[in-house]
Amino acid sequence: MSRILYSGTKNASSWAFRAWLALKEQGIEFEECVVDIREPQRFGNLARIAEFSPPGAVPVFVDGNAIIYDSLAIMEYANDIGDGSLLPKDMKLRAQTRSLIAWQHSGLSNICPRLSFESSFYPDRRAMTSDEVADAKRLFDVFESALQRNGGPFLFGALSLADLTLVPTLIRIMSHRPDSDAWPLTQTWHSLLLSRNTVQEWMQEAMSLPPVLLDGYRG
Ligand SMILES: N[C@@H](CCC(=O)N[C@@H](CS)C(=O)NCC(=O)O)C(=O)O
Repeated sequence: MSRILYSGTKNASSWAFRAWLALKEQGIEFEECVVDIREPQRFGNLARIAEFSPPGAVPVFVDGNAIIYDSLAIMEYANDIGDGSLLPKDMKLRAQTRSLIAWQHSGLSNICPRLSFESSFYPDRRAMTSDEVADAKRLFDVFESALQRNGGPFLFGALSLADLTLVPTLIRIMSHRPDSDAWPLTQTWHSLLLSRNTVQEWMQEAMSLPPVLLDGYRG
């Protein structure tokens, strides 16, 4: 059976990271084809993706004759063809998990575009602005109360797609060294996620790459 994930440059593609994580966490075997999404080669490379996947973006997962695009669809598919453990069985908990995933998928907050995933790997990261600090606090409050309510160690008890989809966001925020002492459960959850073999594997490769410098980072 041929399964291929068209992924992206590891220190630039947070969406590919999410899909890749869900597939790996479900133990699904696949060939990985890393698409270089750095400019200027980005445009030609994504045009080739558009020849078989309408959005012309990564990630795309090809499973035999099925083309599955968009990280969220790939994450859900990974859960479907895996053991299904990445979404809670309880319907209310499942819906709450999906709410958080949907929130991340539809933007989450202004913090993601301002603190790009690429910037997590810059050797000299700037301080967070007061708006970014306020956004991070709002998110930490959400994480802390989910961890408290559901008893941890992950947001909804067992590891779920919600934890995985938030990994790149946590990396963006935490790499900018916010004061997170008031959210101890969130700190522990962050460390737990970062210590997973899957996350380590992606991050080690991401950290070995030359930083992808984007305009506007320093305002
Ligand atoms: N909603 C999509 C977003 C994918 C996305 O924006 N991917 C970036 C790389 S991380 C890309 O390929 N962008 C090219 C484009 O959108 O033209 C998903 O979740 O997969």
